[in-house]
Amino acid sequence: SQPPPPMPKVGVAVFLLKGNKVLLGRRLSSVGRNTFALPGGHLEFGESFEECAAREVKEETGLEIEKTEYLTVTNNVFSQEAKATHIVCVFMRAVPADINQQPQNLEPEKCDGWDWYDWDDLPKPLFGPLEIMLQHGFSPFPTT
Ligand code: 8DG
Ligand code: MG
Ligand code: MG
Repeated sequence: SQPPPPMPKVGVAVFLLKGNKVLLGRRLSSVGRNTFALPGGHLEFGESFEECAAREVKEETGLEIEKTEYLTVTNNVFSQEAKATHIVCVFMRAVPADINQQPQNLEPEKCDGWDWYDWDDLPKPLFGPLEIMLQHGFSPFPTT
């Protein structure tokens, strides 16, 4: 019998906001290697977007989050990768529960380390899906 065809997966990525800064880390995973991306990961069976956001941020950075809100969704086909990947990515925003808690690099095989970056002075290169959103003028900050 043949192997099952590849399927799209659901990703959840989190704009963790602190003042006008966002938390980014340089990816070491194969998809988007060496680009700066948000914390996040794959939705598990039965999870809400908020639960997935909190779990992935905790697993990857040790940070607890609150005020978690849905922002938008994008369809991301990574056809150039060695293993073609298709992720429907749900973008959330949140704030750290404790603004004094420092992010830890808890998955050093997947990320070079986390840091806060000024929204007006983001590091390059950004992860493809993020770069495209910014080119379209997307902002994760609440409008007051
Ligand atoms: P897991 O095993 O912990 O569930 O997954 P992960 O290893 O943490 O997954 P990930 O690659 O960090 O995130 C899942 C997918 O979400 C990723 O392959 C593509 C999509 N995605 C985007 N934009 C972003 C982003 O800015 N950050 C993250 N982490 N994922 C993103 O489209
Ligand atoms: Mg993860
Ligand atoms: Mg991840």
